[in-house]
Parts: sequence; C-alpha cells; structure tokens
Amino acid sequence: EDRSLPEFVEYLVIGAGVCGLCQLQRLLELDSDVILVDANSGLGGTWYKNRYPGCRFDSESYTYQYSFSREMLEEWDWSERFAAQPETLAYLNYFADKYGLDSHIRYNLAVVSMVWNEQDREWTVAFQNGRSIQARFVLSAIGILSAPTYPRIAGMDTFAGDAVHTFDWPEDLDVSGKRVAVIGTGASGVQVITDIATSVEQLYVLQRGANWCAPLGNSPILADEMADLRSRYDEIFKWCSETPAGFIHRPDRVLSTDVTREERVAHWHELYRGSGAGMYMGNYRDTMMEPGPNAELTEFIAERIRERVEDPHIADLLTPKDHGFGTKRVAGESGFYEVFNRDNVELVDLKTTPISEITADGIRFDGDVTRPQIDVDVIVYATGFDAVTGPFDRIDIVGVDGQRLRDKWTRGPVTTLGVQVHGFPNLFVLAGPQSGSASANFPRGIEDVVNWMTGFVTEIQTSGIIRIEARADAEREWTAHVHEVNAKLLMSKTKSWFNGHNKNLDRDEEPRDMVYLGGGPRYRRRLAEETANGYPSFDLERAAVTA
Ligand code: NA7
Repeated sequence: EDRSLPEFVEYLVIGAGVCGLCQLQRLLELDSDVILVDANSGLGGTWYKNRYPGCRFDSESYTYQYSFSREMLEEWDWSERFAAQPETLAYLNYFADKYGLDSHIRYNLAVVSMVWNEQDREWTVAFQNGRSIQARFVLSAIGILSAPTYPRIAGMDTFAGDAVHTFDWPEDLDVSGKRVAVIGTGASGVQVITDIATSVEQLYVLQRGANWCAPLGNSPILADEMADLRSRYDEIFKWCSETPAGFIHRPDRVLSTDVTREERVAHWHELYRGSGAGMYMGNYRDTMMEPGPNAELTEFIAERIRERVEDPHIADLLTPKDHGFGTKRVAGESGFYEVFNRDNVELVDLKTTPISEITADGIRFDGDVTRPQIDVDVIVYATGFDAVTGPFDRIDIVGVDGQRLRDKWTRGPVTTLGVQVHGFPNLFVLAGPQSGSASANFPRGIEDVVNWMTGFVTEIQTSGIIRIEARADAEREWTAHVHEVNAKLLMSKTKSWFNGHNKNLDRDEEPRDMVYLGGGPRYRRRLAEETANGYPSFDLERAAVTA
C-alpha cells in the first residue's frame, strides 16, 4: 500500500473528523483524485482528541451518524442514548474501514501554511514536518472546536504535577485517588467533573462563570429499542432535517403565553425529566426569543438547582446571574449538581477568590480566603477553545495578491454561504464559520454541506472548472444575512463562543457572527438555489479547450 505523499493532488481534504471523512468517502465515490491529511496519528478529529473521562454526546446517538449510508445504518448498533467518546471513535473507524478510507489518509501532517499560486491555479500546502503538496482544490474540515485555549496564569509552567486540557487528555492519565483541580464549567467541565468526582481523593471545581445545565437523561439502548429506531430511521432523519438545529427537538409552535402558568410549569417539569436538549431546543418558542418568557423559564431551572444542591450558598454560586437559560449552549448533565453534595468536592468561586499564581504544588488565590493555597496532583483545564476561526488563524493562509485570511478575519469572519471566502479561490471551508453546520447537530449539518460540495465537484469534473472564487457582493450579502438572522435570537446577546467571545485571547470584545443560526432548512434551501442557478455567487473559470 502506497502511503507516500504525491507532489500534486486534485482535491486535498484537511481533517479526518466527522466532516472530512464524509467528504473523502463522497469524493472517492466520484473517482476523484483525492488525499486527506490530518495532524493526528489516527482518524476521528474531535472524537480522537477529546478523551477526558465523561466525554460523550449531547446529541441523541442515533441522530449523530451518517444518514446517507444504508449499510452503516443497518449494521451499527448504539449502546446508549448518548454514546460516550470511545463508541463514537469506534463508529468513525468502522465507517472508515467499511469504505476503505484509511489508505487515502496521510497522518501526522499538521498544515502550517497554504499559499495560492495564481499562475498555476493551485495551492501549495506546507506541513510542520517540512513537506508540502500542491492541490488544485482544498477542502478544509479542520473543526470548529479544535484550537484549545488556556488561561494565562503566572507560574503555569512551574506546576510539578500533570496539567492537561480536556482536549489533550493523555490516554494513560488516571486521576483516581488523586487531588484534582478542574478550571472551567462549560460543557466539557461539567462532564469531566461529574465523571471523576466519585473516584478522586479531592476535587476542586474552580468556577469563573456559572453555566446553565439541564439533565441529559442518558440510558442504555436495548436490542428491541434499537430495532425500533432502525425501522424508523427515514422518519427520524426527515424530522431532524426539518428542525432548525438538526436535532430531534424543535421549538414548540405554542408560545409560553398561550398557556396558563400551571400548564407551563407542568410542561417544564416534563421536559426536565426528559432527555437531551429538549429543555432549550424544544421549549415554547418565545422562551429563546423574548426576555420575559426566558426569565420565567430561567427561574424554573434555578429552582431545580436549589432543590438538588444541599448548601444554599453553593446552589446560588452554581446559578448563572449574567445570562438567561438557553442563551448560551446548555450543558447536558447527569448528576452534576449532586457532585457538590459530596464531602470530597469543593467549589471555588474565582470571582471572589481569583487565582494569583500556580506553583509547583498547586494553586494560590487572591482575596479573602481562609486557605490561600490548594495542593493538587492534577490541574484540568476545561477552558474551551478559540472557536470556529481559531483553527484557521493557526494556519498561514495566503490568498490572491498576498492577502492573509487571518487579516481579512481580524474583526470576525466574512464568508460566502459559509463555504468560501472572496480572495481565496479553490479553498472551501467546510463546516467553517457562518455555515449552517457549526451550530447544528454536527453530522446533520455537515451532510448538507458535503452533499452540496459533492454536487459542485461533479460540476467541476464534468465541465473542466479550474478556478472558483466567491464573489465579493455575494460575500457582503451572506455576511449581512447571517448578522440579521442571528440578531433576532437571545443567543446573540449573551457572550459565548457562538459570537466569538473568549477572554483568554488578546482581541477586542466586539461580537462576531461565528455561526449561522438561521437553521438547517433555510441553509439547505439557499445552497440548493446556488446549484440550481449555476452557482451565481461564484466566479467560475474553465480550462481553455485546446485543439
Ligand atoms: P466552553 O463552553 O467555552 O467553557 C469554557 C469554560 O472555561 C467556561 O466555564 C469558562 O468560564 C471557563 N474559563 C475559560 N477561561 C478561563 C480562565 N482563564 N479562568 C477560569 N475559567 C475559565 O468550552 P467547553 O470545552 O466546555 O465546551 C465547548 C463546546 O464543546 C460546547 O459548547 C459543546 O458544543 C462541545 P466563563 O464562562 O468564560 O467565565
């Protein structure tokens, strides 16, 4: 088997995660000349990297899979309603084996730069190890949460124990019986905290901002339920394709104000006992759009926290005060609040006792604390990501006339339909900023983009297109549309990675439209229009026909 890197390839896919693998499979079906490169030494992307204990889906497993492959749907059984990371990684490996993808993947190749060569209509893609490849078209599937960020704390590098980011959890790190500090309480923090609390000697949860959570409601999928799900796959995927975010949950057509207070509360109790993202994706429509209804729902959830956490002061600290429920991504939890009733767990409020430094033995705090230092064996950074544009910014991408993508995006991303950028011909940013996939149940979103891209590749191959560049006017139009649509949702008013906020980065606090919140159906229709009308948002150049 030839694992060498050719000098030239027609299509270069970057990233062997959920999106890149799917795109590779579809291009191989078209008999395209394609290679996929990945920085890691195995496939799986997010599911290859995130090996922290407790890492699992917040999407129903049976909706987080490729819908296009009948065989995969027939053959693959999910063991849990919300499968854990090892199962998802196994699923992606099974997919790759089934379609013989692995031999088309080149591992351990981290892209450091991409330079457009106008003369030859091709990209020169260079890797960290000094090698490079020329590609006519580059399809980047480099992930939206793949550039982790760390806090900047004095003395971080002097710590003598293990310091790990949730994204880079070493396979051989076992924290049981150890004294552990977790910094960060987003979706990753909530999962890791809940999972390790029972096995560590002592757990310190260092919280800056509290986040809203709702019960995940995980349970095993037994054989007869799996058979039932399988018999309804067509229906399930059709349903997901009609919901805004590609989940099985969809905003209720009913408004909270259409029903009585008693009915609302009864319904919310039902959602709280339910599973998945129903509480914020399947709630009364106005709860995510209008401040009044949102405040009432928020108070309902706060009451649940007070019920579950024994110490009222801790319950209060765990209740966000700066944003309403569902206005940031809600973390699915499975016993998170009960963790704080344990004797070996302590919540440290970084707002009143900020970290002053990290020492060889642990973490020191400023402020009025009875104990200025905690000694720990492990520090877990669950501090999130330079989301969506971060993975692009790390690569030196140089387009037409020497323009750099990171310069073009300094004030936030601008794209055409979330798939291309004016000035960067032949580069497709699959599942990148402002596409419908970034905020969706990921496989549902990326199948839309990959389907569309595959159609475009068919057109390229049949009509000899050698250069494709998004038009500047189309880019202005799409970016304005994204902004207009996002602004209608309360989500755009709360600072989070969805709108580019990350205090660990040196950049202005201007909100950015990182994702498109207009929903899958609308995004899919817009892409279909492009295809039907011969790609009017793009300038296409065909090879000169020679005699
Ligand atoms: P998130 O959701 O961005 O959460 C990061 C957490 O880390 C959040 O609680 C932050 O607090 C906290 N954080 C970040 N920097 C610091 C510093 N410097 N000091 C203390 N605390 C800090 O990332 P996740 O990995 O949990 O989840 C990302 C996505 O993955 C998630 O939305 C799912 O789609 C899957 P803050 O709230 O900023 O005060």
